Formats: sequence, structure tokens, C-alpha cells
Amino acid sequence: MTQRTLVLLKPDAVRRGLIGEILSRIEKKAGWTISALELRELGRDVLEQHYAEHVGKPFYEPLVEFMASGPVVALVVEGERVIEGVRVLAGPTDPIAAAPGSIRGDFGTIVRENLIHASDSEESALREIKIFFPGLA
Ligand code: RTP
Ligand code: MG
Repeated sequence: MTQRTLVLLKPDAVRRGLIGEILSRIEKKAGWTISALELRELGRDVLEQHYAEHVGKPFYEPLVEFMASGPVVALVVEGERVIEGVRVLAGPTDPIAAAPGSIRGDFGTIVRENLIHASDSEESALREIKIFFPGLA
């Protein structure tokens, strides 16, 4: 089942020089390919669309502030079961609860600064790809 997913390497990953490390883990999975990739700063408008499900939650404002605090790497990854697959590579939201070997488990300690975003369903992936790469067919 070939899918596409939207991945963000969050500002903490970029600041800490972990772009190569994280992209490398994704690239090494058999048959997965990167079909779009961009380094960019995110404005409040884009973040509000991207995190629409979290607007109004207590962690929303600090999350937006963090996500706008520096450039992110946005990418689309394509391949076999890639939506579930990148979520597994990332590990659970809380990096302390994430197993060593996962991206969050290996590099994170703080829930907000958890290095990577990955779409959580086919519906989210389609919605998020449209936000970040509207030109992608
Ligand atoms: P993501 O959307 O970034 O892939 O992460 P996720 O599905 O694992 O987590 P989600 O529940 O969608 O939350 C989005 C991001 O908000 C930050 N967060 N902070 N209690 C908190 O302080 C809190 N909870 C969530 C994290 O950066 C999380 O990835
Ligand atoms: Mg999420």
C-alpha cells in the first residue's frame, strides 16, 4: 500500500544539527523516497491550519511559539505504509516514554520539543500535504 505522509523536522532538530541524522533514518527504509523537501520558517497562519485540531488547548500557544522559533524542514515521504512507518520511527509524543532506537527516544526529553512531526492518518496526510506543498499533484 503506497502512501504519502507529511513530515516536519521541528526547530529543535534543525538547531541541534539533527537534519541529516533524522533524514538518513527515513531514507534508509526500503523503497521509501522523499518526493518534496524544503527548509522554511512557519508563520502563525500556516501553523493554525496545520494544528487546527489543537487550537484552544493549553499547549497550543507555546507550541505555535516554538514551531515559529526557527526554520523547520518540511518534506513529503512516499512509500509502503509510510504513514504508520514514520510514526513508528518517531516514537510516542513524550520523548521520555519513547523507546531508545526511535528518533524521539534517542534525542528528546521535552514533550513540546520532540523533534519531528508526522501525519497520523491518510486524511491528515492529504490535508497537511496541501498546506505545505499545494503544488504537489
Ligand atoms: P505531531 O502532531 O507533532 O506529529 O505529534 P503527535 O501527533 O505525537 O502529538 P499531538 O498530540 O498531535 O501534539 C502535537 C504536538 O504538540 C506538542 N505537545 N505539547 N502537553 C504538552 O505540552 C504537549 N502536548 C503535545 C508536541 O510537540 C506534539 O508533538
Ligand atoms: Mg499530531
